[in-house]
Amino acid sequence: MEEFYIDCDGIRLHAKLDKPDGAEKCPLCILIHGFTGNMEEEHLTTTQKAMNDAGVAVLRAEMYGHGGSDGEFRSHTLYKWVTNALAVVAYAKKLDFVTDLYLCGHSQGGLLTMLVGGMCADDLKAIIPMSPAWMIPEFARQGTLLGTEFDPQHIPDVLQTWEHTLDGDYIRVAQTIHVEDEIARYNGPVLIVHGASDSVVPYGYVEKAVSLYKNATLVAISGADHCYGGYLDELYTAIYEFFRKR
Ligand code: FER
Repeated sequence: MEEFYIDCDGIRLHAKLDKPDGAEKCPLCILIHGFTGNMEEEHLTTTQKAMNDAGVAVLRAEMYGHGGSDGEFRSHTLYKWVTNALAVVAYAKKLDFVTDLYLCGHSQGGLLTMLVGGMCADDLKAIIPMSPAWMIPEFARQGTLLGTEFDPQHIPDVLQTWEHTLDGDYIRVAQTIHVEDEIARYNGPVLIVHGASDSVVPYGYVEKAVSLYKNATLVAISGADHCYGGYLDELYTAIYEFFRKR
């Protein structure tokens, strides 16, 4: 494992690179956590291990305001995350051991994967949104995030819940994002992994994503929740099988 920072316009993004045993050249998958998440969460390390065992190097990167990266949590936005992810893609494209490039992210990182999939369609061999929280922009337009209601036409300076403090700019940014546009721009293979008992991302959104993508496969893990607690073996298998078959 190599640990380092990737520069994004002066913001340091904490990253770890894990290569499969013995490989000289191999594919690489960028792996990104969700809202409040980090690269050491078990569903992320399980995904990383499945990819490594299938012969794929994994570049885990933490986005603005999360994990060991720069920035305050409360001032992160989806635009900052998109800019960060583009910097990570650019970094990965310059690594000379990399044959093919993939992008995978969990929840808000899954939404990010869908957005960057459209933006970097040419560079990404396949994308893997896990439990993708792509309802966030619509919910922001409707005035409900994190179980808290607000006036979508009069965005508060701060969104305060019992657990989180988020600047209003998070909402301002999210309201402008139209994920369908980026879904339409990605024609490559898409693997969506989802916990069938996820209470964070409505199942209808997962079904809609699968039908909108031209080439999507869904692995729904029955019984699993948003972070696959108790179902990490099934998560491992879904990821491992996808890469073994490629
Ligand atoms: C929300 C629901 C889910 C939300 C964020 C998420 C900011 C993200 C979840 C995750 O990344 O795990 O209302 O609002």
